[in-house]
Amino acid sequence: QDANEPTRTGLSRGALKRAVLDNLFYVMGRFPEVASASDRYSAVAYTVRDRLLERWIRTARYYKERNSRTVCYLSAEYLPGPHLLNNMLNLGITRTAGEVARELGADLAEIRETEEEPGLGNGGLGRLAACYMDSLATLQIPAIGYGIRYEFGIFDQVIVDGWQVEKGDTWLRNGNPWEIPRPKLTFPVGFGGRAEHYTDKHGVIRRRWLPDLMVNGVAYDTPIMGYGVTNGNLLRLWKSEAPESFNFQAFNVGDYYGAVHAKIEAETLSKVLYPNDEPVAGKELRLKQQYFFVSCSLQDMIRLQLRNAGTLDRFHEKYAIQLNDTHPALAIVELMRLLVDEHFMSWEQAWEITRNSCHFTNHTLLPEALETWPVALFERLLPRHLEILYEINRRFLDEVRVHFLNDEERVARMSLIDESDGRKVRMAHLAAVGSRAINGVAELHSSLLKTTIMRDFHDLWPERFHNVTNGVTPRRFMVVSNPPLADLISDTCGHADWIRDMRRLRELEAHADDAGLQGRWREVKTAAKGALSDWLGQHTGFRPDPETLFDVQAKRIHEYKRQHLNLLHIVWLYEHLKQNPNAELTPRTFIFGGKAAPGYFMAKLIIRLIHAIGEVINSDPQVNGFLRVAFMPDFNVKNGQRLYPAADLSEQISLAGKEASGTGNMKFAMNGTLTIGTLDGANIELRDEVGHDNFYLFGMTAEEVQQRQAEGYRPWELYHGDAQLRSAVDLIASGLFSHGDTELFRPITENLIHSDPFMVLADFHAYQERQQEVDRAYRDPNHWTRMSILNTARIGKFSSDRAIAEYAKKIWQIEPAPVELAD
Ligand code: 26Q
Repeated sequence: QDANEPTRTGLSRGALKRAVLDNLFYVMGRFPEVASASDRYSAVAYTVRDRLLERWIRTARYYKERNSRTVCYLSAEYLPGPHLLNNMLNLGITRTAGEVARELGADLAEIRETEEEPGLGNGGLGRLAACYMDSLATLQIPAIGYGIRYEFGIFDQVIVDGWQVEKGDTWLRNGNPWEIPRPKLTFPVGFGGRAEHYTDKHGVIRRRWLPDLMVNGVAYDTPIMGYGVTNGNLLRLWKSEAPESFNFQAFNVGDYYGAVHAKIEAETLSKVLYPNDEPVAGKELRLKQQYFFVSCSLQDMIRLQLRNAGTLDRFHEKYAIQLNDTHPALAIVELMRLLVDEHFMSWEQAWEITRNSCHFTNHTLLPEALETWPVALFERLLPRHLEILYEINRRFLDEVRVHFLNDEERVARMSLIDESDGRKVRMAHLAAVGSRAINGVAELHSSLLKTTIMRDFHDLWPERFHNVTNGVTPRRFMVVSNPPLADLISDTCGHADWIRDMRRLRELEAHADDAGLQGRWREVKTAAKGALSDWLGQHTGFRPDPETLFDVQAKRIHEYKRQHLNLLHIVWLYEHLKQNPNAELTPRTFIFGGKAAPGYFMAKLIIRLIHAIGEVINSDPQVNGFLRVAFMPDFNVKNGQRLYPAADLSEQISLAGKEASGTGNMKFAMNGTLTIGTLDGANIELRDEVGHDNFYLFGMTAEEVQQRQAEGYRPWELYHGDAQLRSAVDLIASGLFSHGDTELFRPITENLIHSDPFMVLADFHAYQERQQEVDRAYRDPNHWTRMSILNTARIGKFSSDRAIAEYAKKIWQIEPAPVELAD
C-alpha cells in the first residue's frame, strides 16, 4: 500500500523514504554515499516541505474564496527557530521520520542539528511574533506575517578570553528549503526627493511625491502550519533589490560605477538586522528598513483588496493590521499616502480607514527605549510623509485642545513632534494616534502604560487601551524541545489534547503527589540536564554535574534584567563557603546565557565578569563540590530549547516596573522549572497562576521602586550599611577575578555604589534570603518535584493560543476559518 502512495504527499514510511532518496538525488544531486550532513538535512527538509504545500495552497485558495478577514502582523523581527521538527510535528510524522532516517542509516538528531535557524530578531519581541504566527495558524485565523528577509540575522556569539565576540550570521549559506521566492510579487519603494503640487486631469490641484531613489521589495514566502489542522498561514518577508531599469538609466549616461553603486545601495536595505534591542540614535539605514517593509506590505494588502473588492472603501473590514511595537508605525503615514496620493481618496475617508485598520502593541516603558527620529532625517528620507505626519498632528492637536481647554503644556507633551531638544518624531505617539487599540503585554505593564508614558493618551481615549498578556507556543517549547516530558504528561493525563488546549494541563494537579509520577518526572528532568551538560562539555569544555541544582538565567544581557544581581549573590556564596567550609549547601550550577548588543559596553563587561567569576570559582577545589558557574554561548532559539527542559530554577529578577512581560519565565515554567523572581511583568500573573507557594518571590514592588526613587535613592548608604553586600562588591573590585587587575570591573562596581539605576543593591538582601530558601527546598526532592509538577500543571494561561484568542476577540474581531483537507 505504501508503494502506491504519492512520493510528494504521502505520509507513510515508504513514501517518505522514497521522497528523501528522490530529493537527495534530484534536488541535491547526490548519491547517499557521498551526501554531506547538509545534503541529508536538505533532502529531508524538502520532503517535509512538499507535504506542507498542498495544505498551504488549499488554505490560500479557501481564504481567497471566502474573502476572509485577515490579520496582518507587521514586525521588523521574527525568530521562528528551526523549522524541521516543528513542521514534522504539525504534520504528525515525527515518529515515522525518525524511523525512515534510521532505515537510511542516518540519525534524525544529527539531521536536526544541521539546520540553521533564521535569527531574524533580537530576543523577546521577535520570538513573540513567531509564537503568534504559530498560534494564528493553529487557531485557524487567516493571517500574514510581514517582515524583512535579513540576509544576516543576529550575530553568532563566540566567547574569546571571556569576552563576547560577534560572528556574522550566514544562515542562507546552504540555501533555505522553507522559503519560496515570489519574484513576480515585487513592489517599488521610494526614498528622498521632494513633494510637489500638480493639476490632475479633472483640474484638481493635488500633491505627489517625487522620490529620487527607487528600491524594489521582492516577496519570500514561508509556510507557517497550524498544529493538528490543515490551515497554513504565510510569513512574507521582503528582500530589497535594485530595479532593473536603474542600471540602464545610469549606463546610458555612462555612469557605470554609479549604476553598480546604486544597485549595491538598494540591496543594502535588507542586508543586516540591527543587533540592538533598543533604538540607536539616528541610524538612517534602520529608518529605511522600517519604511521599506511597511510600504511593501501595505502595497501587497492594497493589491489583494483591489483584486477581491475592486475598491479600498472597506479595507479596514478586510484587514486588521497589528503593529509590533513602533518599528512599523510608519504604516500609518504610508497608508494615508497610498490612499490619498495614489488612490485619490479624501483625507477624511482615508483617515477613517487607517485609524480603523491599525492596532498597536507597546513592549517597553523604558523612556530611553522609546523610538524617535530626528525631523531632519525624516524629511530628507520621506519628505511627503513628513507633510502627512504634520497634517495628522495638526488635526490631532486641535482635538486635544478642544478636549482639554487651555492646556498648551499637554498639547506639547502629546504632539507627534518633540520640540524639546532638536526636533524629533515620536513614533509611539504616531502609533497611538493612528490606532484603534493600544495594548501592553502583561497586566502590570498595561496598567503602568496608562499612568506613565501613555498617560495623556489614556486621559483622551481610555476606551482604546487594552491588555493582552504574552504567551508562548507549547508546540515548540514543550513538545519539540522536551518530548520525554510531553510523553509523560500525555501518559498521565491519558490524552494529548493539552497541546492544543493548555488549560487541560490542570489534570496533572491530581497526580502532583503521586510517587510514581514524581519519580518519572525527576528522571525526565535529570536526563535533560545530562543532555545539556554533554552539550556544554562539548562546546565550552566544562561539563556541569547533572546532580547539582541547575540555576539558569538566559535572556539578553541588560542592566535592567540584573544579571549582576545574580553575580553578586554568587560572589557572596563563594565567600560564605570559603569562610564556612562546612556550611550546609545544596550543590548548584549557575548557568548564564545571552547576547549583548555589540555597542553596549556594560552588557559586554557583565559577560566578561560572568566568565571571570566562573574561572576562579570553577578552579577552586575548596568550593567545587558546591558551586560552579557556566556560560552557554550563542543563546538563540535552538539553544534555548536545550536549556528550558534542563533548568531547575529560572531567574526572572528584573527591577520591578522595567520588564514589560518577559516570556522566558513562561518557557521555563512549562518545563517544570521553578522561578525566583520579582513582581515584574508577567511574573506577577505567573505566580498567581502557579500558586504563591510554588514561586520564589523577592524584591520591591513597582510602586515601592517609584517611591524609593522619588525619595532619592542612595546606593552608597546600602553599600556601607550591609557588610555582606559590601564585601561581595569589594571582592569584585579587589581584582580577585581579574588576575589582580583592579580597573577591569570598576565600571560595574562604581556604578553600583554610586548610581545603581536598577537598584541592585536595594534588592540584594531579599534576593539572598530567598535563595537560601531555594537551597533548603531543593533538598526535599518530593516537595520540589511536587512544586515542579504544579508549575507545569498551572501554566496553561501562558499559551500563545490564549493570547491570540484574546487578540482575536478584543482587538481584531475576527473569527476562525477552518480549512478542510480533501479526502
Ligand atoms: C528600535 C529602533 C532601532 C533599532 C532597534 C530597535 C529595537 C529592536 C528590538 C527596539 C527594541 C527591540 C526589542 C524589544 C524587545 O524584545 N522587547 C521585549 O518584548 C517582549 C515581548 O513582548 C517582552 O516580553 C519583553 O519584556 C520586552 O523587553
